[in-house]
Amino acid sequence: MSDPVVIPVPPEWAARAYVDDVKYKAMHASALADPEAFWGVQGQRLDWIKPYTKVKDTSFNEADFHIRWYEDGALNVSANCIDRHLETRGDSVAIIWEGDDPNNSSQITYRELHAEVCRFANVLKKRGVGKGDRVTIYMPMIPEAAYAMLACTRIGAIHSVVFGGFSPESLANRIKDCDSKTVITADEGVRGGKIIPLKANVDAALEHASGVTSVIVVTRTGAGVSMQDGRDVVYEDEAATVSAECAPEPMSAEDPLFILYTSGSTGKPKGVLHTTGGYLVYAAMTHQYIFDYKDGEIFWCTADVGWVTGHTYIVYGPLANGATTLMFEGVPNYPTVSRFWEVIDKHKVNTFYTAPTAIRALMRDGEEPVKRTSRASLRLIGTVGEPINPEAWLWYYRTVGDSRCPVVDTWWQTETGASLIGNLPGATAMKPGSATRPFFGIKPALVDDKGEFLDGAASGNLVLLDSWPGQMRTVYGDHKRFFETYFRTYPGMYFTGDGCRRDEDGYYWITGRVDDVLNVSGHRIGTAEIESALVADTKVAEAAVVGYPHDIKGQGIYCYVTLKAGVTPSDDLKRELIQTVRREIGPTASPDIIQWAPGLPKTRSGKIMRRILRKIAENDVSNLGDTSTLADPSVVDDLVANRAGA
Ligand code: 6R9
Repeated sequence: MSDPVVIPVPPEWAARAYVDDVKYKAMHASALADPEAFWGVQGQRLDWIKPYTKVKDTSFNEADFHIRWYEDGALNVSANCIDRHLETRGDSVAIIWEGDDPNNSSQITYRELHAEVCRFANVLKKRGVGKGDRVTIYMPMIPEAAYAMLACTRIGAIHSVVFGGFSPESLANRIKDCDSKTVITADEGVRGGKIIPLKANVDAALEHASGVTSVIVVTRTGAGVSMQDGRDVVYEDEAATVSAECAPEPMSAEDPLFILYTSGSTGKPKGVLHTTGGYLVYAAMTHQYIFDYKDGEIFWCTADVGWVTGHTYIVYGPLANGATTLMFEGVPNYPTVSRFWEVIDKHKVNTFYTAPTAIRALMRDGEEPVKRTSRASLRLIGTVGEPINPEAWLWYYRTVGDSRCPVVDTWWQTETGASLIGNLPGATAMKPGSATRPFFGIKPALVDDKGEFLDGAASGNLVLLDSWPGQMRTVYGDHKRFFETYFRTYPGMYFTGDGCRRDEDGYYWITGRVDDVLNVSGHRIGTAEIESALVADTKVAEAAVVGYPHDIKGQGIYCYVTLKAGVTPSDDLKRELIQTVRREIGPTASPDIIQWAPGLPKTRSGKIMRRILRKIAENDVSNLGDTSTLADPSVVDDLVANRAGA
């Protein structure tokens, strides 16, 4: 059966775009037929200090597992994102910053960006940071966050950006895992009119992460914050003492560029490591083709730089292409629910890229807050982070895009560096809810649980059969975990962790995670992390966490909690546990529902049967499947009878 809605490529898009359907097919086929030649040409979009002679050297097989791209080339990321544009567009705007307060915005030209980044790099050098050192960045959405990232790349330091919404505990774990000695933060952040005590969070984190010898504090609000002598410095004081010139460090293509922590199905978050050459080639190329970016256009990705989307499509992709990138400090509903659309009109944004959760939340407020703005500058709108339901897609297309802007749905992961599946606006007819077709050279496939290939229209586990330049190279400090997590399940293939359906037109429909990872408002959270936060409370004996469908967030967090003997369940205790999780991980992991569970459904070997817990959370209790293998089937009856909320 065909999916009902198909929206053809608008004719003017087939005409204006870099790629139409014929060209897409030809380029994709040539990339698959001769990856060396195809990616060899694509690598030329960057400036190389030492040209590469080798392009691709990769194997997903255990015996000779390795992933290397452009390995004998040398380059510098900041020079590619800044210096090479100075001659032609030094006075063009690189970053438009829109503050939380609508009266507060600024513009930074490429020439100014060059000076700011060089200065920041010199401050880092002065503080003893050198090539290969890890630097943790815990910042609000201010231009200094981008300066700090680019400054690291200029001197060859490896940045690890930690989302400013994470708790001191989460920050401490991420600092310790990569052993970073330097933290860059701000006195405070401002979001939706609220203050975020970033420096105070850093102070709290450093009580558990004693290896940090240097904290650089950027002034955002000017609030007095405590400064530890010898360890903490005010960025502006340091910057005033250094030069605005700093030569870019030549880096080998396979030198680490950044670490970004992301949740997995087990244990602590993994430090996903990306390297220099392949990542930048792939970020720049996807930014050009997927958004059909043309010189002079204004590009706005609403992500936070604490997530991979912010890395690739606020900072590295757009700046490598010499674009004007918009960085927004605030939230979609402050001061009003028209804020996104007002910012689009204010800065004449051409491309707007956001997450389904934001679209669904804004949809609730109806059309009027959108329609009272013009949005005449918009030409393309995009989505990322989770499956988008067709209803939200159509609202986005019709109400926000006035049925004239293509919607690009981009499927990718922290691990993949940039988008792998998504429509090209001039080439791919759109189907609301489908990420559509693979990007050039990407080889997705569906397999069943035994790893057998599924052909044609089918549903299964989404795997990738070959490497691409933007692929992660390792889990920082744990190469074995990298292999085990992604290449063990289906030998010779990269397993994405996502389930997916392919229709008879070859379009891919991502159905969501098939592992114990939740996607809450586009944020990845491992159920294991929430469980360990809950059991950290002395009143809790055991906890099991699953997702359930949530209208706005996509998935909500449903927690089954078994209390220790003698502890009385109460609403106060529920509130206390929610606070515990927020404190341990951060507000994004806040439980939506807690159900007291006298017992959890376990197999005789003691494994929790999450399948059953998911069904109860989804209120699909007529269909619990086989419960006969449970050690004590009666616990299920209790859980069903006392199902909580929603
Ligand atoms: C970029 C980013 C990755 C997971 C991924 C998948 C989900 C992302 C999606 C999507 C359906 C899309 N996901 N984009 N699902 N359609 N367009 O989000 O990275 O935070 O690592 O999350 O997000 O489940 O596996 P990350």
